[in-house]
Amino acid sequence: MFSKRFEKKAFKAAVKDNVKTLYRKTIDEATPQQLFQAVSYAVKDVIIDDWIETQKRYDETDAKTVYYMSMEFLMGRALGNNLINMTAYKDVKEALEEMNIDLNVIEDQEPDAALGNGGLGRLAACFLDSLATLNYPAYGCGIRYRYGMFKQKIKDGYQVEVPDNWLKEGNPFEIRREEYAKEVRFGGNIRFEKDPVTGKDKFIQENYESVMAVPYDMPIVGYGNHVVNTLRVWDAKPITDFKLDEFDRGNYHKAVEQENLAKLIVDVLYPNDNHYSGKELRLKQQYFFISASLQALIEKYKKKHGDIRKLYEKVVIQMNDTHPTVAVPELMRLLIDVEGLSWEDAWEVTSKTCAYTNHTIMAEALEKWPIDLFSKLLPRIYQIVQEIDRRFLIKVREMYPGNEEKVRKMAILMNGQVRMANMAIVAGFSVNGVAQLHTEILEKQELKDFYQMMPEKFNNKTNGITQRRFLAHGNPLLADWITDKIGDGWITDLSQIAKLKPLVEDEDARREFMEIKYQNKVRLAKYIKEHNGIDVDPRSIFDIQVKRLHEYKRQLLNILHIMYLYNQIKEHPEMSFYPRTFIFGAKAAAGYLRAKETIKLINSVADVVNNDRSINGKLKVVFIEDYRVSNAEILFAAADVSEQISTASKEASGTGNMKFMLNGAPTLGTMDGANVEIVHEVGEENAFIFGLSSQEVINYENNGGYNPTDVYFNDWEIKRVVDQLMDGTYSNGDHNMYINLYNSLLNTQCTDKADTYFILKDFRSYADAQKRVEEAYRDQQRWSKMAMMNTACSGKFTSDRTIEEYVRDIWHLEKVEVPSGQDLFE
Ligand code: 26M
Repeated sequence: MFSKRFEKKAFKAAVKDNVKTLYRKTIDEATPQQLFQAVSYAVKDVIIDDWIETQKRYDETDAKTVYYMSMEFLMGRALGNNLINMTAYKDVKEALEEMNIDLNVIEDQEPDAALGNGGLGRLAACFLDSLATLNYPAYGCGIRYRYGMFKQKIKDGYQVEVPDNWLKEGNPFEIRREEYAKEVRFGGNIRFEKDPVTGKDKFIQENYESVMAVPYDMPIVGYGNHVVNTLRVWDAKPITDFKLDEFDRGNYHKAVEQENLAKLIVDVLYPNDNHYSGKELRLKQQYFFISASLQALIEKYKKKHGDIRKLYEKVVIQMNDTHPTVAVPELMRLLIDVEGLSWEDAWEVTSKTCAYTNHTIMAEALEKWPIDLFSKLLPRIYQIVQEIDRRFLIKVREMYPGNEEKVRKMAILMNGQVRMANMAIVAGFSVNGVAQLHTEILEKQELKDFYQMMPEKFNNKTNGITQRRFLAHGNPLLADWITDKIGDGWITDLSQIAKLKPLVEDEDARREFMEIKYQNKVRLAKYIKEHNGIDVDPRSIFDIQVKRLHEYKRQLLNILHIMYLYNQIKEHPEMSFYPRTFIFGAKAAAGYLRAKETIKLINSVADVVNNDRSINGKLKVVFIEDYRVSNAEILFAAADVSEQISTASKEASGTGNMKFMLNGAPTLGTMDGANVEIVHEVGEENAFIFGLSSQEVINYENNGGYNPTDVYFNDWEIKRVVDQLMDGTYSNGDHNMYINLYNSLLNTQCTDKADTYFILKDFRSYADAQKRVEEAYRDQQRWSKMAMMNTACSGKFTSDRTIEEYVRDIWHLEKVEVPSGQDLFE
């Protein structure tokens, strides 16, 4: 059945027309990339009508809007997702088939919009999908990086970073909105004046550099509800001559400088995940998009409202980690210096408008800007931060008289640094963690002093993921099967997926479920053959760890265990061993030595193991190059085992864990982050849990760590594996190739602590859990129940649930209904 909106004939005509006007070609002559563009413009044309209608409805209803401020939006591809959410995927697929065009091939032409590193950026993307689907007025605000997350090439086993020129062919889904450009100023000095008329203090910034911020809007299509929200990402361009200050006109040097600044600011996403680097350009990026976004939202508010003191009734700002926290002093500046509010009034507005989400307890991720850098780049902002800090410390001293320890711990300005997290907590009306365990650790350890002083601000919002992308789009076979069994209500109400639970006892249903898993493994095996040239057996256990490479995520534990299995197979060829395929995908930050060495190790082990004919293909190791959203969809669908093995207490939540669960892969993991809640939902018997608890880890840490040499000398199999890092087994005889990894575990010479992520400590427990996986898998009846139970119990982990909780507890938005926009293909 064709929906009216995608009447086949009209759609086909539109594609044909687009190919003609864009490329002066016929369908048969067009390249796949050109077809992708033509199809996308035809789809965008339909989206636009709903987009206009949605914004009109928001305007009419004057609904409160959330502004989700984030340095990262890891959107992935738009075409397939838009079609899914327009409920037009199958119609378009058919229409294109009639023109001899394969939609899959067309989709593969689209580069991922990789404007993010990992979990935090992808969470922002899932939230936008849910907000639109749930009819909530929302903007995503971010940066239109010219280069997104680097492309990863593997050369000789090593990661090589290649620039991600994602805009090369043009982005059919964006619209440049020159008319909403805003000026953003950096540096210079602040002159202080009394206004002769009002007698008020005036702060005048002089000798500054500035750039124009130009917004690009991208449509965020809600599922089946005609809502189209906006992701607004800012580009930078130089201030053109005539707009320069009187003083600077004809100043060639300054003109060139501003041109360079504009180019540089939005040039590239910083490819660090969970790591702060203190680069001035990064702070420029932060202030750039925040100042532009705030100016735009204030302007929009003032078009309808007279009293800026009530901004918080119509606007709420969610700060995605501390990266956008400069929003606090910038909003204060705009309210005081531009809108003329008193400090007290401005503070009331700001602290009722801004809320903060914490995504990590990793100390090295905390943003602490050197004061000299901060105050030079943002002189007026720095003055405001000083005043926020001064007033806050008065409160601290009131509450804890004589307790200067409290002051030292909670101050925003301390030891020559601006502590962004402290500012976010002090100014925000809400502080949330991203999983129950994470929030508890924040309250009891990391942010203890703040929690004691202002417990009412703290709350938990366990993360979620969108089932539209990670099931409906990524796993069409399973999606159709589920719809067949329980109807399609799960697409917008994932709690309904629990209706699968009774079917877990139905043998036919289980066989079908496992057959679909098998088909998805065949699809992945084909991808691996094409990209890696490796043959993998889809009947083997697909054990997958895909996520950013980080020591705390412990890819090293996984690969050491594979080395251990290989030793066993070699030593006991007669031993029964269920064939396994271990699959990795991970990007390492470019300067992260140990992470890069781990990638090399994985690839070297893969080389040795995959080419050892004597083990009869029992063990295969695959490293997926350039892990990203688009190939993630294929990986989740094909997984038997979900590796979630972070050191307990370190992974704030994790969201990949939820994507695996949704697709029917039991978790092999530690009691960390959202794993805890996954196990609670699915039952311990349907997961493989191992390792130290978060409390045990924290106890060790508080007592100076543990001694890995105890493990090393008391378990010869572990010792053998660790020694193999140094004996040339995986390095063609080079004894130094993995020396950094070796030292990180045992630390024979350096001063810092050894095995700070408890890899050797947890090794035995991990190996035992892997043994249990094998046993469980051998019993296909049992395994199919476990796998299906994971899908059936995943209802909690939709980002729709997460968003409803943000709305209920923090944002207080109302749903807005949108009638269908004008019909293009009528
Ligand atoms: C900081 C400074 C300079 C450059 C980059 C950064 C930076 C970038 C990304 C710091 C942290 C970044 O991301 C952290 C992150 O992705 N955290 C993850 O957030 C997910 C969503 O809440 C959680 O599920 C993960 O557990 C958490 O690691």
